[in-house]
Amino acid sequence: MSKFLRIALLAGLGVIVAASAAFAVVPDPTFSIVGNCLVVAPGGEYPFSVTVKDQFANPINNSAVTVDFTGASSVHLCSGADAGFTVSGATITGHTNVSGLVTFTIHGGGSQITGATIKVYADGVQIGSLSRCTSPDLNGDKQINVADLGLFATAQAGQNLQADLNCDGFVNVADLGLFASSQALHAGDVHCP
Ligand SMILES: [Ca+2]
Ligand SMILES: [Ca+2]
Repeated sequence: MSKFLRIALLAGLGVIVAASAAFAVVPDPTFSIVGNCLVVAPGGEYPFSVTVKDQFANPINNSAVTVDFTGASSVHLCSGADAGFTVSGATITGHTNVSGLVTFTIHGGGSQITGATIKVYADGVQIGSLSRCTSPDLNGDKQINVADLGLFATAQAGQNLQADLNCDGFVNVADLGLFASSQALHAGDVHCP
C-alpha cells in the first residue's frame, strides 16, 4: 500500500469516527420527560411514566430507565416487580418502547415528602429527580392495614401530604378512595414483601 493511500484511508477513518461521535444518541434531560407524581404501593397500581429523548428531541427506543430510591430511606421496594422490570437494592429498572416511553407501576411502600432525592437515569445519564414519593402504605412495612388507616386519618386531619396519593396538594376523600382501592388490591398481590 502506498504511503498516500494509507494516509487517505486513515483520514477517511478519522472522518467516520468523528461523524459517528457527532451523531451518537444520548438521553438528554432537556427533552426527556419525568413524571411528577410518584406513588408506590404493594399492589403496584400507580403509574409513573418516563419518556426518554435524545439531544435532537427524538425518542430513544429500548433505553434502560432506572428509578433510584437510595436517597429516600423511608421508601422500600418489594422484592418482586412486574414483567420486564428489575429490582436491585433500592433501584428499579425498565426499558422504553419505540415512543421512548416506559411506565412503571412500582411495588413498594413508604412515604417520604421531606429530605428525599429520587433520581431517574436513562442509560446511565441522570434525566431528572423527584423530592417526594408517597404511598398508601404510610408506615412502609409493605402492608396496607388498619395501622396505615390510622396514619391516613391523622395525615388528613393535619393535611400532611404524605397521604396525598394524587399529588394535588390536599389530603381528602379522593385520596381516601385511592387508599381503599390500594388496600383491596394489595390483598391479592404476590410482589411483596
Ligand atoms: Ca403499612
Ligand atoms: Ca390529594
